Amino acid sequence: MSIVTKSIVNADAEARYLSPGELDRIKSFVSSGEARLRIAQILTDSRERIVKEAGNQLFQKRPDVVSPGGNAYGEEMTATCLRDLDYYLRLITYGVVSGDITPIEEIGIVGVREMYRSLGTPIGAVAEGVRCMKSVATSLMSASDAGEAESYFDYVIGAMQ
Ligand SMILES: CCC1=C(C)/C(=C/C2=NC(=C\c3[nH]c(/C=C4\NC(=O)[C@H](C)[C@H]4CC)c(C)c3CCC(=O)O)/C(CCC(=O)O)=C2C)NC1=O
Repeated sequence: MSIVTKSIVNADAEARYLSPGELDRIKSFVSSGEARLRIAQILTDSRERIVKEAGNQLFQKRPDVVSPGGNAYGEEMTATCLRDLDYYLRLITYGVVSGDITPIEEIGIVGVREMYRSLGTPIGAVAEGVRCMKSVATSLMSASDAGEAESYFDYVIGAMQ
């Protein structure tokens, strides 16, 4: 839910006008809108490059995951691993557009530790992959857009520590 919808639901539950604080938060959401849409567009347009380059960086840093016995060993498993990175990049675009980490949290973070534990996937290496995506993605943006984008990547990385 965007900050606009959320504020309206909260205000209407108490049959009141939006508070000055709510209007301020909506104002900052609206004024950052152009930058957030530009960032989402860059991430969307460059998704293949971001995932591919980040995957290469990850497998250089963590050769164990693609070595025999590693969770992403073999063509099919490596492809599934890259698909997971692509999933997280997609969720990050949802967060960027809505100016809110909630969609990332609800779709990709709740229960993630248990899921990766049951798959035998080292979650620290997934976090490292997201860190590599952040570095590739932000290199495609202006410094101020990179600063805005970073917080969404950092949310995912932090949630996987
Ligand atoms: C949009 C929300 C969402 C997420 C996040 C998601 C993740 C997800 N990753 C999976 C598997 C997997 N995930 C990985 C990922 C990796 N292994 C590594 O060693 C690397 C560190 C890492 C890549 C960065 C691998 C290799 C598998 C396959 C494991 C297996 O089948 O044994 C599976 C099991 C089912 C399947 O293979 O599709 C799920 C559900 N699915 C979802 O719907």
